[in-house]
Amino acid sequence: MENRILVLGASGQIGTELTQKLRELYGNQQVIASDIKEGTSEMMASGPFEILDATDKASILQVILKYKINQVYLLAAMLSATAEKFPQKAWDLNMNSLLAVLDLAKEKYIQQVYWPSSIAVFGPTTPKQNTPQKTIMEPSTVYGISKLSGEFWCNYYHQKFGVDVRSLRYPGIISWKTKPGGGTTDYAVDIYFKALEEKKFTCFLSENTRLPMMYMQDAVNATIQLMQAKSSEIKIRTSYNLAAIDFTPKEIADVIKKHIPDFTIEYAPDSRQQIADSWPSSIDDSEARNDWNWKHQFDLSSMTVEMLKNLEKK
Ligand code: AKB
Repeated sequence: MENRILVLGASGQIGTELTQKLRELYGNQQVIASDIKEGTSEMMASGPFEILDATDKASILQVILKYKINQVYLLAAMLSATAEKFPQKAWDLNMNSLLAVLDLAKEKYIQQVYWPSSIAVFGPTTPKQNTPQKTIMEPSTVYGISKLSGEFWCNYYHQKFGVDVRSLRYPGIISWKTKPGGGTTDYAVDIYFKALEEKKFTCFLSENTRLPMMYMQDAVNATIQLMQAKSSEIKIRTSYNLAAIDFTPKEIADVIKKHIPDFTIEYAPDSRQQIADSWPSSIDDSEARNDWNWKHQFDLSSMTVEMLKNLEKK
């Protein structure tokens, strides 16, 4: 069947690049971008765009019917640091949007759903190194609680109603096109902007805080690969661990210094430190690698070359 795709949350960090890739793959008119705010000029010009609240099931259904959509990528979410400030809003956005889309799949308006989870499903009692797929999960953040609950909803709708929903536990995602907002891993994007603009950066995490991360191109490829896999290859219907690289603020700063020798970094940890301390420092994603052949391409050095090259051109 031809793919007719709706992306909810298309103007955000991942949505911006995923929408563009989906349009390249399936055709501009086949991929409807939507968000509560407009996207980049490139997105607005390249294909259809609808202003849409991801929690408004009736409006989502109207758009699904208007464009004969069969696949939904739900990327709208409030991230970890902002969610700590607005717990109720975060819960409402993160949960109601997911339940609306899962219900539309259960009611057979759409055939396939993608929904991202996060390393935030893990908590302070989880083994930190090489965190396994199945392990202790006691998240201590509002965002983590919403993502873990969401994973179980996905699994429930799959088991009980046969909904084809697929999910990845993203690490911190690094990109140059659209900045992330309100996350704990955002420093690893800001550091590149500031290195080029000011040659100095004050990091809100301490120098040895190791977190799992990934370059956007790998995240987009993983997402599309998961969605294109045969249903029989998808053995996990909560959400797959997904990994590429892990580093500390000091390590990323050292790699940037190889390109910008006078770059300096200072550390001023704030409330986001506590969130970072509750998350894994590295992830075991062997199930994704075995089940549907996931492989990452970018390491810290090659990602840094890409980030600096593209930001310089911007
Ligand atoms: C965040 O920092 O909140 C996100 C995430 C790891 O899910 N980037």
